[in-house]
Amino acid sequence: MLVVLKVGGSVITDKSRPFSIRMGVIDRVSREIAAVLSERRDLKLVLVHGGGSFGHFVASEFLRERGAIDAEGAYVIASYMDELNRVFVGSLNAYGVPAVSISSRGLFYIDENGVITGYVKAISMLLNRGLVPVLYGDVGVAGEGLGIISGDAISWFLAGTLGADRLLFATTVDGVYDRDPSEPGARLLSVVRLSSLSSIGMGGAHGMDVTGGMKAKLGMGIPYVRRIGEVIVFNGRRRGYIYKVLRGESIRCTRVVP
Ligand code: IP8
Repeated sequence: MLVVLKVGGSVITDKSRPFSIRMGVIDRVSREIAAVLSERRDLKLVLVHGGGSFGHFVASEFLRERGAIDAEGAYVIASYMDELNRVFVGSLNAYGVPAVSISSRGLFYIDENGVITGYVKAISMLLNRGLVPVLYGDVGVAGEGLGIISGDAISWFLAGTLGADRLLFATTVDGVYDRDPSEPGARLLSVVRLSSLSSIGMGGAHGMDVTGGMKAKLGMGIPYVRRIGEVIVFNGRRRGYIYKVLRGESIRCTRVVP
């Protein structure tokens, strides 16, 4: 069973404050992952995390001041993302998860049409040797210049290319809503069809974010969704949910279908 789990940057950091890590959450997420891996020996797991108040904060500052990501912007964003990744991987290792950091900028790029492409063979070989690769949204090559490679794009691409059984998005909401979840009367959708994405409200990104909200996250999946067994969006802040979803237990969530 091959599973790609994307842990949103707003799950593991506080997006309203620059460089603030939710250490308690990282600790709990690591514990839940470790518990499942010790029970399910057949589980091959790839983790991807987002930029949160590290990558998004620095990228939005550079974009605001310079209008683009230049070489200086790239190395500053890269070093902050490496720092966040180090904390997450360190915590996973502390709970016995054989997690290894994989720098996305060396494997993936965004082509001139805005489409992610990359090299996944080494990742599948690491999985076959019992490791848990941990990738992250990153800065990297984009078209003629540099740009942000979102962790969502990486997750869809990896899950589609590796033919994952499951792609799981841990976010800070219970799933996909029929309008912005902060609006009164917003209803959680149990299933969302990517073919009818344009007719759903959902709302945009919140706080500092350079890669878009839920609609952007889902829209990226259109070329890949048919190659993935099951796609779920759920709330990774709810205690025990990562453990449950990795075990295949039913939780409050949204299923994403073609
Ligand atoms: O949070 C963005 O990744 P995401 C990464 O998955 C950076 O969209 C560097 C902003």
